[in-house]
Amino acid sequence: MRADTRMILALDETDESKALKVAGEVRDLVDAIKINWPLVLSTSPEMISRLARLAPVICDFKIADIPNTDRLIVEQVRRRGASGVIVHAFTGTDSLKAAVEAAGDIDVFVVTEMSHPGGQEFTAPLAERFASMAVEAGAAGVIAPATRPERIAKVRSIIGDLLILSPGVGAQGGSASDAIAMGADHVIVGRSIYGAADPREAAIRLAEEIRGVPRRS
Ligand code: OMP
Repeated sequence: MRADTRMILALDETDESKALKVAGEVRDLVDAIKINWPLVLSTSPEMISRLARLAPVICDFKIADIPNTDRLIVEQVRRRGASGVIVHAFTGTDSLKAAVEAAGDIDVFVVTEMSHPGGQEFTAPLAERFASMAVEAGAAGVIAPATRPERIAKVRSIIGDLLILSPGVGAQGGSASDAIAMGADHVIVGRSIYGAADPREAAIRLAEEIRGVPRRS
């Protein structure tokens, strides 16, 4: 994935015309656009292909099923033109491997510890294991929380050079520059951009904040 601004837009806007307007306004300021169920369900899966004409798209479907179902979902994600997909690891090694195999040349990102308070109940105690599973399965990277930047550093120590995408910036209380400084390659930002009065201005401000943090060597 390109790493120009080190920022990914989480486009959870459910109004189709507003979503497309925001995507058009910030496409040159983000490395990818992440689409999740709210926008897919309020529009249609065709939205994946439409956004993919503007920027690389990551389908955040947090896939968590048996190997065969994981494979079938990932195949459809590829068919729609996405560049990446987010999967859970708690379903086990066989499911994760099936997702990675089906992904072929698109990137699989594995959830480690979730960014919201409830993420500390079940995902945090197993996050390091999920990170190791991502490495073993051949994933492109992992998701780790900007709300707990010290956990990003821990995950980085396990996964070597795999990518870390970090959600939880802004609306959830995390800081973009802290997350990048602790080892994230990209921050994922939703409401602080698409919910802002001027999304482009908000994205420019965040990109400037991130630009001040040295790149990981
Ligand atoms: P905002 O809180 O509005 O910036 O959105 C964050 C985005 O990242 C949403 O699309 C979430 O579904 C997603 N996300 C998390 O917030 N926390 C996680 O632990 C994992 C994800 C994710 O996988 O992207």
